[in-house]
Amino acid sequence: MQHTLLLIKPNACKLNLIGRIIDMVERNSFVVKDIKMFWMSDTTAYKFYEIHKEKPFFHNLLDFMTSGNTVAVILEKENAVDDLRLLVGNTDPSQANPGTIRYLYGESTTINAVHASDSADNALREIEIIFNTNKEN
Ligand code: FUP
Repeated sequence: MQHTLLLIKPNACKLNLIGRIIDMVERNSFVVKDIKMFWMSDTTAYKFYEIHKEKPFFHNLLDFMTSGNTVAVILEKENAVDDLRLLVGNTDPSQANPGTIRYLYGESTTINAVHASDSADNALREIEIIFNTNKEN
């Protein structure tokens, strides 16, 4: 079984969409292994998105991610990483397939409702950053 990390970002938390998003992942056979709500610090946001630190959108992204509560969910499923990316949809909600989470709830490429790890290695790295522990066991 593979693990991946879902973040329900501040816009989705503010719009009362936490339950609907978790319902979608559970209906798609993901199992919730751990969950927490927290207000992301500047330090955590920097570490989480460090790979993008030279990009023009980096500071807007950090401002958004530190603007309110986030819900972090560790999900388990066979092929969890790729299957969650499919369910989440394109980074830009206007390009996302109908029925995907970003199609339904994303506002823009930055304010795009959710994050999903893009590889098994990144899932481990991100789970470590957010939960301060390695949940692979
Ligand atoms: P994704 O893996 O789909 O979340 O997308 P990326 O890794 O390409 O982007 C990481 C984050 O940067 C996304 F949550 C959205 C943000 N981003 C922007 O704000 N503007 C851009 O032009 C591209 C990405």
